[in-house]
Amino acid sequence: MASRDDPIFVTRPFLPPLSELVTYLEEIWATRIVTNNGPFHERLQRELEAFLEVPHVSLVANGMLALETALETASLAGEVITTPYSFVATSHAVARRQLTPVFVDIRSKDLNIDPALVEAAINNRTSAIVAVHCYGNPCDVTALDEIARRHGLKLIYDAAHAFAVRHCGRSLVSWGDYATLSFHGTKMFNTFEGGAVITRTDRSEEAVKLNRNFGITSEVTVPVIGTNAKMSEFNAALGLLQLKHLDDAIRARRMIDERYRLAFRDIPGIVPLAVAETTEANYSYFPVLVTEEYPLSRDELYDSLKTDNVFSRRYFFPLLSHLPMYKELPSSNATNLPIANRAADQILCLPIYPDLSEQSQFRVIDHIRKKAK
Ligand code: T4K
Repeated sequence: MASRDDPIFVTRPFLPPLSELVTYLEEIWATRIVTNNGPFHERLQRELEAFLEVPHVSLVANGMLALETALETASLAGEVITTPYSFVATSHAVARRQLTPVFVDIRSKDLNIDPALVEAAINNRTSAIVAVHCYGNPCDVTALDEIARRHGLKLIYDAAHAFAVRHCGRSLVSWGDYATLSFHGTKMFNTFEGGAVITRTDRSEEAVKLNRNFGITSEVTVPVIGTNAKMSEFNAALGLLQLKHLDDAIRARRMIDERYRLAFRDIPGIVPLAVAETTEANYSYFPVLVTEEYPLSRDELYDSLKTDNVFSRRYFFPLLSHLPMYKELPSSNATNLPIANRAADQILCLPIYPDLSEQSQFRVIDHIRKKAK
């Protein structure tokens, strides 16, 4: 039973019953296959392909390497148009591939990259668009797809937040040339550390699998300079168990989401981000904008919650365009990114995870309500 003062974090990893994992560990101990495309790894890939309704899932060690591997496989050069409003992995993956990120602004309705501004930023050095389905809310996939095709650009979705999301009746990760997932402990589907690259063609799948395994094709053949981005049997076994419990976890998250939305209806200045009617959400985050109508600024509310042992997070502040390695880029100029700058100053992600008790959630809500008076 949670006590009145227990810390409440923005998230807690969902963990399946330990006894179920022990059964899988016994199998690993018996076979002594611990990594390199073992049986759990292969099974998880197949189950995810079926679950996500995509032709090719390649498991990798984490979401950052998923992005780096996708960018490597896409054979890019020059500039990549991307969002400044994301976790640092997005622009770091671009920069670590020796590509230049070009930031364009986001839309206020979903905080995702604005397709019209993407199109305006394209020049003869542009080779790809890296868009993020922020908080699992779908980008304008139709517009981005059309722009990418017309200009001959690769379209890569950082779908780290978008596991199990459906858009217009279709799996969200089925859009784009590549979509990448994170299975980090803080994600709604977690394998402690892990991730995946979703590809459209047999050829790109083969290239991802080559790149994640040092570029080795046989004991004596190494045609490309790959990396080690493989997922171990332990992580894959855990993933299989997480899939079994996913429906219950999403249901629990949805109840928490609904309770917050109801509670904040009558609190001016606490504005939950809307989810489009065409979206079947995964409820992985609960982002609110703390606007001028609320008596405290976002940072004051963030600090005030901490005094009550509630640890919300400012995802995503600071903007990527404010980080030392990107701030001198011409596209980082604040006048180029007004909506992203405002969102970064107002955003607060509130605790949401399947085990968050009603009592703990009301501690968060009551604190926010009291400060509103
Ligand atoms: N693209 C996007 C759009 C992403 O958001 C991310 C990751 C990536 C790519 C890269 O994917 P990975 O390479 O990570 O697979 C967290 C996560 O570390 C990161 O995965 C995530 N995005 C980002 C949005 O959030 P932090 O620095 O906020 O994590 P941390 O350790 O402060 O954890 C937050 C809270 O979660 C803690 O206060 C308590 C709880 N927690 C955390 C961990 C790690 C636990 O209860 N248990 C745990 O083991 O970055």
